[in-house]
Amino acid sequence: MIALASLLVPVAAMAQAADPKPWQLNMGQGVTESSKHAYEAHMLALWICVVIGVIVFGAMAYAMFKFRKSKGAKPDVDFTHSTKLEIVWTAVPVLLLVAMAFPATKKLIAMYDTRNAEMTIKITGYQWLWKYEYPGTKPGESFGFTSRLDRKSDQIRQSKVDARTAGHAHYLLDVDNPLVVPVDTKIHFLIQADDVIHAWWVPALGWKQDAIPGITNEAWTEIKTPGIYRGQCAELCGKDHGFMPIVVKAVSKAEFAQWAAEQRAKNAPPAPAAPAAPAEAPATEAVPAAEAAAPVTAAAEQNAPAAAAKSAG
Ligand SMILES: [Cu+2]
Repeated sequence: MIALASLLVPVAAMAQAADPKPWQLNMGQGVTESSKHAYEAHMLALWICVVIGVIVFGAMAYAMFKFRKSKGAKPDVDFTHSTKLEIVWTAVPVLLLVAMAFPATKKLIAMYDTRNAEMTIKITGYQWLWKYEYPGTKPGESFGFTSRLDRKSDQIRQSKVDARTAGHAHYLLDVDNPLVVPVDTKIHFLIQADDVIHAWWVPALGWKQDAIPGITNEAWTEIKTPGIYRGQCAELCGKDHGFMPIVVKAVSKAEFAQWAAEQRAKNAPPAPAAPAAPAEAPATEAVPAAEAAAPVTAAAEQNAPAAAAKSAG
């Protein structure tokens, strides 16, 4: 019993942290409703298992000790079966499974309910990086970027240095551009892959979703606590499968709006060029050197075969 208690204390103490700790025994509670649901379902099943284990092993220990041969116990050689006992040990597990299935189904339905999301993010897996796109409703609102293993982790992994002594707190769990999201916002994710199957997994969010070429999977999250949450590709996707981590940075809504505005400005298309000269204009027409750029030349070239065909016909 003391051993059991000593096991449970660190479990309770460490369940709060989003990042796993060395020697952590239990799963984390995460930072979303879905992760809380997963944790509750897990704890319910765990405690049912503990009670069953204590009863079964307790009964065995008691029987072995109480009815031992040295105390003159005689085996019952006539006993074959007990209908009453069989009914009990069939009915009890059925009732337990039904009792567990009801809350679990409710949680699963909630986990897949992507309705009423406030924003959408498109995630695409590549060998071996992630692409994040924030689609907008108006032109110029959309933006996106790629997110790959940070340079320092990459240098350490390519060197002969022991990573444990290289002084990287998040070795192989850091990226150049994290996925930035606002807290207290229901975010709808569209997840797919460009080449092979990957899986997008951040344990603190409470789910894992396959990223499959040609199929768009859905998921959602609503992070309550600002912070940095780390994950990894969870589908063996090739030789660098272990080197495409995920970093989610959850910030306040105001901070997110500011960050998104900066990203939009960065992604904005260049200012529209001066109207190009009409394609049918004779090539001899004086076109300022700066305007006689690639697009005009390309258009002229495209028109050339058509013009040739016309003159031939
Ligand atoms: Cu992958």
